[in-house]
Amino acid sequence: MPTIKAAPFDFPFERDSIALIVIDMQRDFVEPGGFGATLGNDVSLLQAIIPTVAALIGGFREAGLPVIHTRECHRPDLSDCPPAKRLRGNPSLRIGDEGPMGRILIADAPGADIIPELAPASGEWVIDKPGKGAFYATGLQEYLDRRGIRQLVFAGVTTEVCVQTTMREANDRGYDGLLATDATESYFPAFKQAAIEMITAQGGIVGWAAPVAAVLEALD
Ligand code: TIU
Repeated sequence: MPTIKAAPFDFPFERDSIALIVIDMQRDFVEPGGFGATLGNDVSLLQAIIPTVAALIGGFREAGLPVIHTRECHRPDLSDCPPAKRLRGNPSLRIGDEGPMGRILIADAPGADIIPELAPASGEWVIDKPGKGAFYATGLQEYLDRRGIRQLVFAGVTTEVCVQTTMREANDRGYDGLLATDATESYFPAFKQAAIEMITAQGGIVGWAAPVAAVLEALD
């Protein structure tokens, strides 16, 4: 069986049952003036992975394998945004407030768009999710099960929030997950490193981790 060189051990790559899931590569997290910036973060850190994520997406497309995108965002009436999420902390703008890219984290605002460099291709599914995890309040599990997808490669932002949450949700549902380490980023580099270690410790308690080059090599 082909494998991807990964930590903590090689990933048993199954071409017929694998998909890429690109988490929340939205203007709201990556560009100044969006949700990430309202929380006090330096968003420039996240911009560095754009070419690597693009290469990973390109590899899956060339191999004819599924690519799924997610967006963290809410309905304009905020009916899917728990008050606890909107009211917590002291951001410069809250979810739903008008910002330089339109209303913060609202589905039809320009800030919620996936960045143009990583725009979904026609036919690729874009999941709008109200939570940090992509399985909560979405049809993701049914979508994957209908297509026989059992393995997921994860990319996107931020490593320890939406990416790790989704990986953990997937793990509990019986999927094998691999984190593409140079196609994910955090506003806190130490948290990214810690997340990779948490995921792969204890014999891959949550899953695997490998650089994009190792994934692309297996796709060839
Ligand atoms: N704040 C932060 O690090 N992340 C999020 O709020 N959402 C995602 O990770 N997408």
